[in-house]
Amino acid sequence: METINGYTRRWWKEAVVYQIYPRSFHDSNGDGIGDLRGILEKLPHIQGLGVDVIWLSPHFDSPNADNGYDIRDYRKVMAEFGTLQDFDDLLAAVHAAGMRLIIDLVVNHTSDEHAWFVESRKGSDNPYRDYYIWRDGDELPNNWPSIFTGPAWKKDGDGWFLHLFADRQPDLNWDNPAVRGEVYDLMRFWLDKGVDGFRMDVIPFISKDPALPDMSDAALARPQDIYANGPHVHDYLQEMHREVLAHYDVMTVGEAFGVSLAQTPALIDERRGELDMVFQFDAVDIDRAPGGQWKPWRLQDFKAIFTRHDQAFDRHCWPTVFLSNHDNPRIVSRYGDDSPEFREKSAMLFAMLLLTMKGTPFLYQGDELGLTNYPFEHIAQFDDIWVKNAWRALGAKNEAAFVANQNRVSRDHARIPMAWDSGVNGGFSTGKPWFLIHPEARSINAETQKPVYDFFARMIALRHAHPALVYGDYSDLEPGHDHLFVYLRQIEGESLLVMLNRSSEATDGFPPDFTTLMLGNYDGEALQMRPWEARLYRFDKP
Ligand code: TEU
Ligand code: CA
Repeated sequence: METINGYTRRWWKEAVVYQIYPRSFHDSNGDGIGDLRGILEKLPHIQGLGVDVIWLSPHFDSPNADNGYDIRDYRKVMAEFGTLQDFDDLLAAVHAAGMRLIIDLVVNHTSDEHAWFVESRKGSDNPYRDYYIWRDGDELPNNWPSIFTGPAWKKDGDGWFLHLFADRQPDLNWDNPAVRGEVYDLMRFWLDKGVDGFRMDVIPFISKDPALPDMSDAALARPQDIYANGPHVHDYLQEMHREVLAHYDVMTVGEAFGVSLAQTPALIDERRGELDMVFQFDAVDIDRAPGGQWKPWRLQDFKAIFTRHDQAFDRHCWPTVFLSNHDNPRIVSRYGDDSPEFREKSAMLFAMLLLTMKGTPFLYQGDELGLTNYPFEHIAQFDDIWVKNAWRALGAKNEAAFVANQNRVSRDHARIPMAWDSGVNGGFSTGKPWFLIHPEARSINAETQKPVYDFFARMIALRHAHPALVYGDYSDLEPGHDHLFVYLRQIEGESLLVMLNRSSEATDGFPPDFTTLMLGNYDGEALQMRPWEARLYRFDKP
């Protein structure tokens, strides 16, 4: 196989991915809920960016206890989103536009309304009992917590079932070969339709220690580190690869929640036949203290994450780069500056970072418009089940402090509907939207944000045109600097330099001689790096 700079060339290494949260993307029929036809109508917006792959968050039949991450029927489309025919039409249109489509594989757990669970809970002699993880007794089987707060067990009839997320998301028993067979079948169902791969929800959680040992107090602060390290994760992923994935030209990206950097190569080393890539959480964990509290962070620590990643992976592993998704706040509000003065500049700066960093970049809907966090004021405004559980667990006390923290960390910021134009509901829906519309939707939307959108499109085109940005070596030139993030991407025959000023102050810093500016977010060059300035240079003589 062809290699570049020691890496095997693969289409998904060269791709830029755009994530859609269908519920909040575009509503085509006025019922207030985004849908598949809505995505089809907005395909030119996505195609215009030049992205290669669309990742669709769950589109399956679901009672929406966790907005589709609780699946009732893996072979049906959520009624509000449309029909299987709409899916086929969307897939065909995505392919016709020269893009690929990956879907969300949520198989650590199902909905409690999935037919398997409906059967399973009927009693210990039901043939589906062992599709889930049940324990008998009067007491909780162990001290495991749900990621969404509270115990990870729920009493049902004469047993307890395990749910690492909401109690309406029972965990499948992957130790049962029948369960694994069902998962492989449903994967083939979608692959045979032509989907181009999967994003795999909390995939490292699929294997549980059958002894179900209690966690130590230290482990309880980060239960994901235990859940992600069951005894058979690698066996099951290798089996999935052998049985299913190896037979298709597809990409996979696992959500590696709870997986340390040191553990990551075991999941993605291309010689092992497991996953192509994973989402490693270090960069989005940078502002999180235990318990989901926001904490301040320093640029030095942020930069160190990218260097550590680069050093942890050899030529057989391929990283991802992401700062946003449906579980995270908006990039400009979190890492940038969402004030009117610097919102656009900082959105562009992060576009340059994401698209010049080593690893496949994943963008989230609205990043290309520099969308900002929602200014929540009351607990009643939130939709996320996690927020509601956490609030209840706190005894529903001290709302102001709780909401202030959620304004920093909530997943709901990303789930506010997209803003398309300055019309009613920001052009998202002609009906009553299922969720809040951003107060600035009339001013910050796809019509008014052309400069940000165009900057993303230019950066994506540059990434496609310059192998150094994909396969090139990475080195951080200013790891200790408070404000500047300056790095090289180098490959035989080409050296590129990225200079980012992550601050609202002008900062000394000028590129070396014999460089040519390829793109910046200000007009021309100045002797200083201006607030939130981003520049990409090429060395004239590499
Ligand atoms: O996320 C796993 C998960 O627990 C994240 O919500 C994580 O805790 C968070 O990003 C930390 O900041 C996946 C899905 O992405 C999420 O939407 C689902 O709610 C969850 O699994 C359950 O399916
Ligand atoms: Ca709709």
